[in-house]
Amino acid sequence: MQRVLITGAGGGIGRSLRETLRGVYPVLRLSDRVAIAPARDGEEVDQTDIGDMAAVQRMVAGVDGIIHLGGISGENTWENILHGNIIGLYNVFEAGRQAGVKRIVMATSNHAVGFYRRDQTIDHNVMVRPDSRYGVSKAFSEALGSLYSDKHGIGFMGVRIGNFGTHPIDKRRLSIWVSPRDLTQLVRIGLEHPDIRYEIVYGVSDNKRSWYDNSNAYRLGYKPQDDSEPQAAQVLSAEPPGAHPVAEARQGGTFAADEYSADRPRD
Ligand code: 15L
Repeated sequence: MQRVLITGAGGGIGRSLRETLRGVYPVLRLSDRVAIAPARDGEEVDQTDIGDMAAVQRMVAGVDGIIHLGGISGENTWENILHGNIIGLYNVFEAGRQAGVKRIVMATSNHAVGFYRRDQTIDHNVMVRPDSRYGVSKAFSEALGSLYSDKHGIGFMGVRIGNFGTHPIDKRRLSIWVSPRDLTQLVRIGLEHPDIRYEIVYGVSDNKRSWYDNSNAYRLGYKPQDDSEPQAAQVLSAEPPGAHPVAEARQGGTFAADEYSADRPRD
């Protein structure tokens, strides 16, 4: 990997990866829809709306690998999801194919499978079970990655990110937290592992309360260094009572409960 592009580089994960990947590859190209901090040594800075194909073609020119964080990062209107996470996503993959990109590491999400119950342990082979329009768009990204891997030979790793941050912020996040250094390790596996063709992994630390069987990540060499458990007592003592029963029962939490109108739950 000579030149690696990070889309959505101005967001929380993008800003963190900008630091943790600094100097790892000869050039990091950092792109966002909005203006971001100016380029330093070994960096190129770009401003692109991924809904604009001609701009995306310029954004990916000369790039070997893409870490795609761009688009909408939570539940939103269908129009915004369509623009950023369906049309924009397609533009990145198709322009990447045209430009000869070898690898795409995709920030998919726990919300692609967020309607699984919290008493279930799920692995990378479960059917998608999105909890929101946003989750559907992440399932779409995994399907698009499969197509571009099978048909065009692009190596794809979809990282179903849990909740990224320096520490877990509530009870649900104790099960899905990922630390900056653990996510950096996973992203590097996605870009650098010699055998990746199509892989789905969970972007979570080694959390004692995890809902995931992340054996596929471990098979690829992932050795997470962090666990939310030492923070559990403090997090639980600050947890407000009275969450929606659907939010409490489902892995996606409020993403599953918002707009919920089923008269009985699906198992
Ligand atoms: C996500 O996919 C979002 O991008 C992030 O903002 C959080 O909401 C996270 O999931 C989560 O589930 O906590």
